[in-house]
Amino acid sequence: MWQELLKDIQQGNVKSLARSISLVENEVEGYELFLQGLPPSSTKIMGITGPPGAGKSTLVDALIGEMVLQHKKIGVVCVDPSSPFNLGALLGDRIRMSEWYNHPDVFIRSLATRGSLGGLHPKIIEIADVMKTAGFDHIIIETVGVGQSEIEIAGLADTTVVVVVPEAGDEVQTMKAGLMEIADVFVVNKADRPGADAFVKNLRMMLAPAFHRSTAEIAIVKTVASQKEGIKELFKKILAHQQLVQTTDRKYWLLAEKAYHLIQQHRMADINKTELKKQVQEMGDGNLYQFIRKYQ
Ligand SMILES: Nc1nc2c(ncn2[C@@H]2O[C@H](COP(=O)(O)OP(=O)(O)OP(=O)(O)O)[C@@H](O)[C@H]2O)c(=O)[nH]1
Ligand SMILES: [Mg+2]
Repeated sequence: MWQELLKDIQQGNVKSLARSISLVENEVEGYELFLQGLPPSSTKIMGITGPPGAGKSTLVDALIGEMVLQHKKIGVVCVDPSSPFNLGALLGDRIRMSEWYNHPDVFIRSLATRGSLGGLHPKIIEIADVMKTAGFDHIIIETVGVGQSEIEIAGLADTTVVVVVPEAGDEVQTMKAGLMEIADVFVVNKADRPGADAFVKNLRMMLAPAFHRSTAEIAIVKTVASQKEGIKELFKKILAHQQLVQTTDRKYWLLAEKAYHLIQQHRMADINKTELKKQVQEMGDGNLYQFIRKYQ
């Protein structure tokens, strides 16, 4: 079954792609061998992250439009944190990207994070790698930047795009440090709002090499996603960065990041907190450091 699936995916069968993603998501028997049989792929992943409501989905919708115009095939994964609003978010994305759900060159899949608040989907690395075998020209992963997820997306995407909106002009400093550090490309969306130019200026100052880890210049693009303004420019900057990635050691950094996450997941697989609580209770007043020795 799995071999058949892989062949179909490689031939561009999106039903098989959707099915195999579900099988991997649910850890259906054989999925690990399936993953071990995935051929190498050089398809690049762009991660789009930023605070809730910044306009990420609207931006992705507009980016898809630009890519379709250039006759590209696009795979999109939207990761929504599980919350009472989750269903709303999924429906919202369906409306925002409705034009693309049935387009032959576009594949969109929404995933819920299943409780790991702020985290990415537990199988996102694997799902991204399955997507990479399907022959897309571009793969986009949208995640909400809350908590640790922004760091994780940086370890997953070849290019990380951070979407922010102009708030009171000079308060860039209050922006979450995590977001500042991972951006390869900054998008200042909702540039139709007052204060956008001042915000961009401040951002640029903060990103000046003296203040920032990176020596490479980080692009800042102003957009009005809802009007599709600035999208061409953004796409250009993303492609330019992807070109750069290929020639630096970032590629190996990424692979090491992914390997780290996968190993961590594997090692922790048989440990769960309910079980731990039971055992700790049995231990009573014993010594915790002796207790955890069997896990080392
Ligand atoms: N004024 C203005 N509104 C925008 C712009 N882009 C998006 N919006 C609106 O902002 C709201 C949120 O947009 P989304 O695309 O859902 O934002 P998001 O970041 O994907 O939101 P979550 O996925 O829920 O975190 C929607 O009502 C959009 O219509 C813009 O450039 N200008
Ligand atoms: Mg969204």
